[in-house]
Amino acid sequence: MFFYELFVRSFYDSNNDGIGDIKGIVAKLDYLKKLGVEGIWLLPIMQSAAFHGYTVIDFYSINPSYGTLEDFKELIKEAHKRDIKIVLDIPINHTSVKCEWFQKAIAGDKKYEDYYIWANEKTDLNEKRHWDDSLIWFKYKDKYFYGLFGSSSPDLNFENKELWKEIKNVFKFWLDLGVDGFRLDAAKHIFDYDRENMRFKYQHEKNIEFWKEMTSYIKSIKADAIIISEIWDSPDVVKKYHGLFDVEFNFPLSYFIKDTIKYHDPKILVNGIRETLGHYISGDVESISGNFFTNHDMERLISGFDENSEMSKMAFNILFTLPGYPFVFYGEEIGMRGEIIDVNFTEDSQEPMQWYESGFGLGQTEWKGCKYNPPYSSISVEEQLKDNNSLLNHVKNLARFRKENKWIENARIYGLNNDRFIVKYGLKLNERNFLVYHNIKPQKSKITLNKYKSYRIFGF
Ligand code: ACG
Repeated sequence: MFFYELFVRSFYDSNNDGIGDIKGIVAKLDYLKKLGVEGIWLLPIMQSAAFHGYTVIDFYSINPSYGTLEDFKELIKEAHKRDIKIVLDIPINHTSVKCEWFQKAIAGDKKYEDYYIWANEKTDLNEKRHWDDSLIWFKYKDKYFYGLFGSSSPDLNFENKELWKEIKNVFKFWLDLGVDGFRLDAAKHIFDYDRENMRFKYQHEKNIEFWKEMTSYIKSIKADAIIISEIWDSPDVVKKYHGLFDVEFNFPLSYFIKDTIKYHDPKILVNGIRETLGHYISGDVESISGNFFTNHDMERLISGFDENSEMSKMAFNILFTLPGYPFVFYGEEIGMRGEIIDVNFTEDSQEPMQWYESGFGLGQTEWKGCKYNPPYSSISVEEQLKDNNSLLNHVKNLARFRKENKWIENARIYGLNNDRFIVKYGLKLNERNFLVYHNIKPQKSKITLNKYKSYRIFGF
């Protein structure tokens, strides 16, 4: 299943306020369908004061800038008519400080006080986040709370079983509205604080217990719900969660794909596949690999390649010829640019989707200026639709190839190896079989294929 990661604010604006909205997505479902998209991962749409939506004020609402619950139901209906699934991002590790639960806690309501984690005499208020040295304890009125993702997002205290019930209700609410599944934000962080010793510590076993209960609850309501987990970590940590979720994002693979192309080094891809897709080699697949090269937390693909669209095409070739599900962040199909200078300020990788050559036109979002994607830079759907060699048409062809060969999702990888130029591997399922060759070097290289037929992906 080919998934498209969609940021509503930047996508398409139906009411001329410059902010993308849910009706705007409906208006562009045919664009997505033609692109070959089979599932949409919607970044958070609930009421939030933050531009990105990851600090939720009310889990049962739609951000008024994006529309209403009625609009959302309409989106689901229209998406389903086109055989497109809708998967919702639900960040439940924390809330906004503006959430009613947190406000009640601050006001001294005992029930809600226990929904959050507060400093005590053992707390080191200067403790830092392990990956970037950000502070994790913040003062609100006269109390200090634990907030791994910053001063406006207090972490929830999942030692409290009432919260488990509360979160189940949230999942049920969205399933009843018709969503096809969830992208579980920050899945390794549900229990990441050691309350006894008051210090940061991942507690994977407790996380697994929590997610087991949540996923079986979700499946009891919708047996075919698609559950996707975000665990941004090394393969050994991701492995601990194998089999728990339907789809696991493969973060390590994203770096291997990009580095292979950046350094023109076939060995990187071979080692990367071995290390992160080993279960597709052994045939022991418990969770589907969610393959991607960028998401909203990361630098845009082409910006990492000095804006070389041939290198981006190569990355897409690899993405669409690996087993698992390919995920594409909106705008990557037209090579939108964007950098992340600081992980706490990610706006620059989420600029308005560029529909028009001039940068203006019906539905164009304008919530922020386009620092990286100016008009007349050939980064627009309008220009690229007209050009057979564009990145957009390249991605469309690959998606069509993938659709014609759905079996690749579950294929076994065999015969993985490389020479100086080329990475070679086979994909096999029952009697279906492909040999894939990727020439990683910028120079031409010759291969002789006697007994094989080539597959015309690009119609040449
Ligand atoms: C999710 C969302 C993100 C969102 C939140 C919070 C979580 O996608 O948009 O933030 O709701 C960590 C978390 C992820 C989180 C990212 C942003 N993403 O684990 O859940 O931060 C290391 C750490 C990772 C870390 C990553 C970040 O281990 O845990 O992700 O760095 O850069 C190798 C290593 C690997 C290492 C990488 C990168 O691969 O193996 O361990 O990862 O290198 O160095 C949003 C906003 C935030 C806001 C928040 C409330 O974006 O600004 O504060 O909401």
